[in-house]
Amino acid sequence: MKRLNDLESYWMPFTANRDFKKDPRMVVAADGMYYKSETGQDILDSAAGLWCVNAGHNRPEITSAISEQAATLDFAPSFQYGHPKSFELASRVADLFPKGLDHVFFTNSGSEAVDSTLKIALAYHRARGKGTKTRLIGRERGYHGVGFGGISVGGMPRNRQYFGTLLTGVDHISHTYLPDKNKFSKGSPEHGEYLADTLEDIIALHDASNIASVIVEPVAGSTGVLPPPKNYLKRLREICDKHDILLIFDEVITGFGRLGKATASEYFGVTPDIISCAKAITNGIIPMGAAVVSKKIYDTMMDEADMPIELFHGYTYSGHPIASAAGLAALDIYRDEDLFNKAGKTAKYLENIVHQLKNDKNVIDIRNLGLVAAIEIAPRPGAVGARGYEAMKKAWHKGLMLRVTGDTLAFSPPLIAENHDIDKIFEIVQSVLKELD
Ligand code: PXG
Repeated sequence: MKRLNDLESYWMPFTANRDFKKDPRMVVAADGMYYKSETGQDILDSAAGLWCVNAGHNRPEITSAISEQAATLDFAPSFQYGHPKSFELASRVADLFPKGLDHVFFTNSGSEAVDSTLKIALAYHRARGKGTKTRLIGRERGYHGVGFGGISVGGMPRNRQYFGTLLTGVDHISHTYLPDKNKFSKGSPEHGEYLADTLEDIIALHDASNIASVIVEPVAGSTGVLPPPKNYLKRLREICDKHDILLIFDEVITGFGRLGKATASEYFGVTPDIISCAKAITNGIIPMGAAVVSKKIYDTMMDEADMPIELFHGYTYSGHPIASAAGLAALDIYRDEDLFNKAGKTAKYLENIVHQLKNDKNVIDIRNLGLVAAIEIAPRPGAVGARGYEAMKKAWHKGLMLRVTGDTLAFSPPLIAENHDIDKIFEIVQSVLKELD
């Protein structure tokens, strides 16, 4: 008979399963800036879980909202029936997001939010009589979750290479990482605005009459934190406007305060036609995502699409009552504690501290924007990612949860982080760097 809980049954996502199971990094509780490990060690959270616990862990306002909701209305069918809290949360999100992005389609994850944005883009063009606009454009090094839509427009080779032919009719603009020119930039790098023009090249190749949308992360996250070059996003917006192409910002990590504003769109002063978001919408406590769309798109769908159901898309759990209650409680905390502004202030401190590691062993680049930063360490010859992986394991044993992608150490602490938390994160990181050969 199999031993119960021998760690074998669970196939962990995006994890080196065999290695994890030899020396598990197991957390059993969390509060504020800290996790508690199985062995009772306090583990400082430098990643807000996975970029989602923006108000810090174990917020009683949210846990009680969830339990009250569960005891009142546990589930409501999302198709053809409604419940008040999903409408209320949609209004609150629309109010927080840039002017003109007024309509909220709920999903359960960032991946679903992204796929919803792509489907909405296609349905919108069709509804307005421009049914040839079907091509979806993404960007090299982009991460848009793991649905077939998301990995097709995404540009991270290992997320694509194992999964067949993906969606057809997809193309990619250039990524914006220019290490030779922009190394150790603070905030948005100087060079690279011109890379937005690679969209013009794609338009020349396929013709705008065949292109539905362009999706980018305003700040590329999973690929290792790449802030956009100065003016790059504005230029992308101009090109999309010129050619009647929808611009989609994937704000799954930048939404809800990560850059010191409600959205990266607000931070950069560039408004897309659709925003995907997830994660911090509920403070990560319960899965939820959303596609937030412009009035233009919503009105077109309401006026022109097939009747009576305007969009043949949705999820059993779209706008789930408990997720909606959690979302409302999370947004209350963000507002009442002015957490986005607080993050904006801590961001300056983070910038100063992280760049002090410039001359540490193996450090080849440092990037930051808002309450996000990355330290790039030199890959070991013939073993890309090995040093990064070791850094993550060493950090754990020193009491730090560290998010690593390849050889990039990425930092996105909860927005409640105080300066002394930032100090502690980088003290540990420095001691890890010293030990890495
Ligand atoms: N878009 C973006 C921009 C993301 O960052 C997703 C979509 C997908 O969201 P879901 O909820 O389906 O996972 C993401 C997710 C990391 C890391 O450390 C980033 C994500 C997830 C896990 C780890 O880089 N982002």
